[in-house]
Amino acid sequence: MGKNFEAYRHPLMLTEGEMIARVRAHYGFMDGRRTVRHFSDRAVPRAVIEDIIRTASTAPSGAHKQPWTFCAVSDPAIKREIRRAAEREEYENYHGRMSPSWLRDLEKFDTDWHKPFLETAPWLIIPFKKAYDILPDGSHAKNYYVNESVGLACGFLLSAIHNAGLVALTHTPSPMNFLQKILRRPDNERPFLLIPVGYPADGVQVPVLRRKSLEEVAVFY
Ligand code: IYR
Repeated sequence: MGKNFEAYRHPLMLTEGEMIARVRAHYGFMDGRRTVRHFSDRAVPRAVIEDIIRTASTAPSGAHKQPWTFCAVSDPAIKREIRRAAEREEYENYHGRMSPSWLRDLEKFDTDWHKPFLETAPWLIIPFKKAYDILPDGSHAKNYYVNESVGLACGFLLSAIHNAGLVALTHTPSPMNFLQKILRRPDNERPFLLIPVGYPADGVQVPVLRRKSLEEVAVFY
């Protein structure tokens, strides 16, 4: 190994029995995650959001470039501006830009162009992907597998949110360049998702969904 390597030990040392129990418990915990569209306005400490973002940023990335910026918004004026802009785009989506079959696929989720959660949730996390880095001298350095990397980081983010006892919505307003303008992000950053985070609203309901069985999602060779 080259001199840029160091010894690594996994933080866990498990017996096979412990492993079997642990993966089952973790599966059960993750299976209890649901996307929620109705949030309480109860505050969540900034320190919690900071550690959730730190966790997301531990995700693997192409050439370890970590090609992401996570914007976390709690300022009510900025949330209001984001809601207005998102609703403007989503109105067009629900009134002509989405195909009839897409609208039919969404019926069971009871979504429409109104996005009150963008103001109710105490935090909006907006992951941006960086197609390239801008170096201190102003030159550009390419990033690799940017969508894969940022997708992985968002998976880590959602899992950290669930681990905190909080809920999230992976919202996809489209197009969403308005986020780049409102948050004044540099030209190398593009918004990836818009994720409200907080406590669920009292008495919240979620659609009745069935997850695919192992047999439907896995093939063993
Ligand atoms: N972006 C719209 C529509 C939407 C699309 C999918 I795919 C969903 O799973 C849910 C909604 C919106 O956020 O309302």
